[in-house]
Amino acid sequence: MIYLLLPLLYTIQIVAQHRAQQNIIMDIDKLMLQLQQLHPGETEFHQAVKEMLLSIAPVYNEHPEFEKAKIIERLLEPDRIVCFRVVWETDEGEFKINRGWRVQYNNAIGPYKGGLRFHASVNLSILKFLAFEQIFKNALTTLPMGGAKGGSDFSPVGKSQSEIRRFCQAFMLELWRNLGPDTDVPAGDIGVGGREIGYLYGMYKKLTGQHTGTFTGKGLEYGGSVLRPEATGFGALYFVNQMLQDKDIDIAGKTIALSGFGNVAWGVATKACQLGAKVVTISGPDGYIYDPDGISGSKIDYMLELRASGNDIVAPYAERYPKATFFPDRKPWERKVDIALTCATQNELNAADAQQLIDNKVKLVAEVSNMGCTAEATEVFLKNRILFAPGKAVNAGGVATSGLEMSQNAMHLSWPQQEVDQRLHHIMSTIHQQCLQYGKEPDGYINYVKGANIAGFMKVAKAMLAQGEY
Ligand code: 2IT
Repeated sequence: MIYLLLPLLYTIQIVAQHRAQQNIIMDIDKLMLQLQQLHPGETEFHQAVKEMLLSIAPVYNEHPEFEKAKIIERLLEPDRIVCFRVVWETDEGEFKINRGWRVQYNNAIGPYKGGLRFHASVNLSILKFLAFEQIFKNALTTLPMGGAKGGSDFSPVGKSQSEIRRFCQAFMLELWRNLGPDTDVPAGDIGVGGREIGYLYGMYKKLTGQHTGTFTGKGLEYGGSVLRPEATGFGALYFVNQMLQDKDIDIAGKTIALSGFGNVAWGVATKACQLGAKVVTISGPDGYIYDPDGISGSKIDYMLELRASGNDIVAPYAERYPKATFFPDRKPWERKVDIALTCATQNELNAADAQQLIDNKVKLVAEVSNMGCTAEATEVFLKNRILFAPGKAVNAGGVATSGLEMSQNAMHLSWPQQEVDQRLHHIMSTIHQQCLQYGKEPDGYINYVKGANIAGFMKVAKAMLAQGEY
């Protein structure tokens, strides 16, 4: 009798197991509590993780194998963080002490990859959020790159060229042993441009005796890729253009408000002009410039001059171009424009700004800076069904072109501009496709936040699972 019952009992057990698996419900509150205990007070990091959890929960709940392997719990903790002291000397001979960090967050799909940020505001919360976002952004690019970020609380504002060089060399004296072309490949971010990469890479080369592709954003003369400086802005405009085309909207003639006046704003403004749009604002920590005639041609060159001055202010633009107005301590989001693009830093657009843009009938908002919008602002855009896309999709062209620089270095050759641009175009299209695939809501609205988060997460989670417990 018992033998007859065995298959039945076995079937019941399988069904029960299956039911249990189907009923996994990601406990976001519990995970967030755990995160807060592990990383207390790190608000930017908490914000980035929560956005991701909210997006992926429905998909995660359908994958018991992720839950069993504790993929989420693993992702709450970076693989490792290197923290070090940087001592350097001013032109007057005074010693200064700063802190340096490298957050090597996850290398499931490739070597650690991500920029270095030098800014007075840098702390571990900011670097962890940036490294966390980088994991999924890099996954979206289709290239084999893991996620990392690093930097220092060193402020380049008002520093001489020699001071910056000495700082970069001192920074590298500590960090070099953690890097390598197949281990960890840094690049630039806020406060780290071509000049700083040159000094950092030069010191790295001296210490290791190796000329390998361990940095990206290098000068064209020593292994850099064409288009890398422009790539973040160009890629962002390719992406924005696809979002518009998907809705049969022509970008030509549209007005654009952008923030910032650095490398990213430069690339965005240049490509926006090429596509026939009109950029009417730039901004700095001191306020914003409104130029009704549009910021193009030599005005874009002047913007770069302002950045290179090292003063971190935009006010002089209005003295140079009297038709433009400087609005001190205000943000560009108060202007009536068709398109708004954050190009400066995290959380630079809040819920009130979002509402103002919507009241002014904005057509599209995209983060070109990493996490440019607060969680509340993002929510306002999504609720109002505004065309809105997150930084990890929109600005991925920067790191994607870094990936192309790594490929060229590995092959010991350099591609012409057309080849790099074509590849960048293709990568941005692929990212857009992934967003459409995973981000479509039942009412037809494309939720790019959800789409980018799910697509990036699925790739990383599968890679982690495939490589076993580690
Ligand atoms: O946020 C970013 O993606 C970057 N700062 C670029 C990183 C890179 O490795 O090119």
